[in-house]
Amino acid sequence: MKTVFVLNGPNLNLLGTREPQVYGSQTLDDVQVLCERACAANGFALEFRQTNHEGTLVDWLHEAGHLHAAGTLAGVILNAGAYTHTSVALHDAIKGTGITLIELHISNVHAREAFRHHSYISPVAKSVMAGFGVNGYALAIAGLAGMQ
Ligand code: CA2
Repeated sequence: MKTVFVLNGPNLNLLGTREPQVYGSQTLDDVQVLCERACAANGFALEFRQTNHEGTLVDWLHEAGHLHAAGTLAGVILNAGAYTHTSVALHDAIKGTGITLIELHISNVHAREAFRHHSYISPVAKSVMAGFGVNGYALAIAGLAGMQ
């Protein structure tokens, strides 16, 4: 059974507590349950994590790269939060690992402030998911299943 990594970056631990008009009212725990169900339905194991630290995301991408090399990774779904718009380190970590990575945003970043329109992740992502709310996580997992 292959594993899906779902990695969440800064402030996503606050999901469901503020800005429900942008991010909805479901918490990150709710998102984990949704991902567990989607992974079970598609025959994947799930590794679901959140951190507020850029270097920790880099370490987790390297870890995913090791699984990819071993043939046991289905792919990575990354909501890098605000690091999407700032992080060359995440771009570099993804580039060259060979991992299948889906960039995910709960909101439609292109309908928001101009500083959210640029992504350092998109050029090294296989696919981009944005604006589907938290259901985007389940859609991305189904998308990964279609790529196996
Ligand atoms: O739409 C997304 O998923 C984002 O990646 C979320 C990031 C934002 O910086 C990106 O531009 C788009 C922010 C995550 C913060 O989430 C919060 C949730 C509830 C309350 C406060 C922050």
